[in-house]
This record gives sequence, structure tokens and C-alpha cells, in this order.
Amino acid sequence: MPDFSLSEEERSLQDLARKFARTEMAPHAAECDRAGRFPEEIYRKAWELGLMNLNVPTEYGGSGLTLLQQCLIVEELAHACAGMTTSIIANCLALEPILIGGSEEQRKRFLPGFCSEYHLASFCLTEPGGGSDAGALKTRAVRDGDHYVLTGEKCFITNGPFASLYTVFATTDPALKHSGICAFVVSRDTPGVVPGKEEEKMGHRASATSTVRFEGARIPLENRLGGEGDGFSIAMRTLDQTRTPIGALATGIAQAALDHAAAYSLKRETFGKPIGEHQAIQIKLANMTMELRAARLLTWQSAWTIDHGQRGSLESSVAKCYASDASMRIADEALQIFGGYGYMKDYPVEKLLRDAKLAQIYEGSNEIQRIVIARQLLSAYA
Ligand code: COS
Repeated sequence: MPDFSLSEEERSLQDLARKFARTEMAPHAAECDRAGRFPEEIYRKAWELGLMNLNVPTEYGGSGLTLLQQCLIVEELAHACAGMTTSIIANCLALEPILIGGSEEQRKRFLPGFCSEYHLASFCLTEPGGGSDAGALKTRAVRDGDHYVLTGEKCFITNGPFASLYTVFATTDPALKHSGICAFVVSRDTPGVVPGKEEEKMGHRASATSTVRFEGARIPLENRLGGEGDGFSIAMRTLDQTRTPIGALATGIAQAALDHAAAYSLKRETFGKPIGEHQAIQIKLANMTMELRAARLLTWQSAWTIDHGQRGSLESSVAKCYASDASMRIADEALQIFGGYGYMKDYPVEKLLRDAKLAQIYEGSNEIQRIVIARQLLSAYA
């Protein structure tokens, strides 16, 4: 990891994402946030430019990006709007189980369609009765001949109302805990698949979140990923891959907060000079800068580790947890620098604070990340 320079290809991906974010996303971010509008036309444009399905390899029609390249893109998109970015990268989360647990035939069946046409997909793990204790999920999968019958409810599902495909985790026997869990690919048009209404959220309001119910949905055996009981491992390995881009998303929010705060500190005057010339503000800006840079480096280090073939469980939890906590602190300080104006919806920073909060919660709360980190740390001393 000693070489911190980006290649020409990485820089051009970053430029492409930055241009798209600034011209297509940023101008609509405040309006979508206020109205809770799901701007599908923007997601379609992101897809046209190849900014969706970032993790799909070239052999299935994707662009075959490294995780570091994905993170560079995600940071730029999140700088413009974290909510839109969440909807854009939800496909990566939903398709990753197919890459991890799917057979070659399943990958060829499910993945190319996402690259040849615009579609959304959702990852369905969390349930109303519990998200952190994923091994205790209750959605049932009952084998019936060459089908499984799915019954249960998933919640907080990104893109839930609009997805055409769901990757769903369900148990054949709750008493088996982790080893009873299976992963399935479920088409939206399967009878008994019922997406719920969109939730009203505090932030990420340009993304859509809903419940998805399975009311006796019959899923063909050939849509099960891996063997019976492989689902928990598939879910965990998926999250090992997808938590690093959440670090990048949090870094994008933090960079936007710092950009706004620094620019404002040079314009706003108190006691006869711009507030940026007061040491109280300079110290805040310096701390924000240090935390931002640490968040980016930890995210890049995690991506590098995974790109070099390691599992990266610890690194991805460190990146996701540190970057999202830092992003929350940076957005909070940015709002403080804006003072009363920061609290007003006419200014951009209160949205950044609301958006930063979710990164501490989704894809595993930061308490869960600390459990993953501590377990890995202690296993090295056992
Ligand atoms: N990769 C592969 N296998 C893994 C793994 C990983 N990253 N993490 C755990 N496993 C395996 C373990 O090796 C163990 O296997 P065996 O049964 O063969 O020994 C099994 O899975 C159970 O692991 P563990 O005992 O660690 O499970 P816990 O119930 O203690 O839960 C946590 C582990 C808390 C880490 C897990 O439930 C988790 O990540 N929860 C958060 C879920 C989440 O992020 N939800 C958000 C959804 S997306 S918005």
C-alpha cells in the first residue's frame, strides 16, 4: 500500500463520476431531499454511464472495476447526494451474493440483464425483529419438491418498491441458527412477493426504502445460491465486500461538509474579519481535515487489501466504522461553523448531517463493526 498515486484510469473514472455528480445529481439533491423524491431519471443516466453495477465483472457484461475504483466513484457521487448514491450502489449490494455464492450458470442467468438494461435490485437480510443478529432471522424457507416456499417480512430494504430482483435470506429451520440460512434470488413478479410502502426517512430521502413481504412465494430450487445452510456465510462475505464503499460514501459526505464550511468561513465575517481567520474556526477546520484524510486512507487501504485477494473483514469494518463516525463529526462541525444558518434548510449542511447518520447504522451498525474488529483483533492473541 505504499504507493498512494492513482493511475490514469482511476483518475478518469474519478473525473467521470465527479462530472456526473456535479452536473446531474447536485442540482437536484435539495429538491429530492425535501420532497422525498426518488429520481429514477438520474439513476437511469448513472446506469447509461456505467456508474451502476460497479462490481459486475466484464464476463457478465459489467465493467470489472476494482474495489478501489468503485470507492473513487462512490465518494464523488456521495459528495453530491448520499441518498441518490445509496440507491445507485444498492445494486452492488444485491448482486454481490450472486457473485459470491452463485454457480457459473446462475451468474450468467442473473447478472448480464443488469448490464444490458436498467434494473434495480435489493438485498433482503434485515427483518423487523432484528437486524444486527442476522443469524436469528425468521423468514422461513420450506422445501416443497423442486421449490422453496418463502414466508416472512424484510424491512429497511433499499430500492424495495422499485426492484425487479431481490436477494433474500431465509431459514429452513430457525433452531439451526446460522447453519439453517439459505440465500435465494427472487424475481419481483413471483406471486406472493409484496413490497410495502416507502418509508419517510430522516436522510437519504432520494433513495427509497420499504418492507418486502413474502407471502408463500414459491422460489425454484435453481434460484438458491450455494447449498442449503450457506446463506449466512454468503451474507457475511457480501458485507465484507460492500462495507468499504460505505466508507467511501461517508468520506464523500465529509468532503462536501468540509468544502462548504471552508468556503463559508472565508465569506462570513465577525469581529471585523472572516471567521476563517479566527483560530477557533481554524482549529475546527484542521481537525475536520485530519479526520477526513484518515477516513479516505482507511477506505483506500481496505479496498487495496480486498483487491489484493484478502478477505478484508477487519479492514472493511474499520473503514466503514471510522469513516462514518468521522463523517458525522465533520458534518456536525460544519453545521457549527455555519451557526444559525447551518440549522436552516436553505443551506446545505443540515442535509449532510442527516445523511451522515445513516452511514453509522446501515450495512451493520457501528456497534457491530466494533464487534467484528474486536473479535478479529483478539483472535490474533488467542
Ligand atoms: N465471512 C465468512 N464467514 C463468516 C464471516 C465472514 N465475514 N463472519 C462470520 N462467519 C461465519 C463464522 O465463521 C461462523 O461459521 P461456523 O458456524 O462454521 O463456525 C458463522 O459465520 C457464525 O459466525 P459468528 O458466530 O461470528 O456469528 P454471530 O451470530 O456472532 O454474528 C455478526 C456475527 C454480528 C458479525 C453478524 O451477525 C453481523 O454482521 N450482523 C450485522 C448484519 C448487518 O450488517 N446487517 C445489515 C444488513 S445490510 S443494510
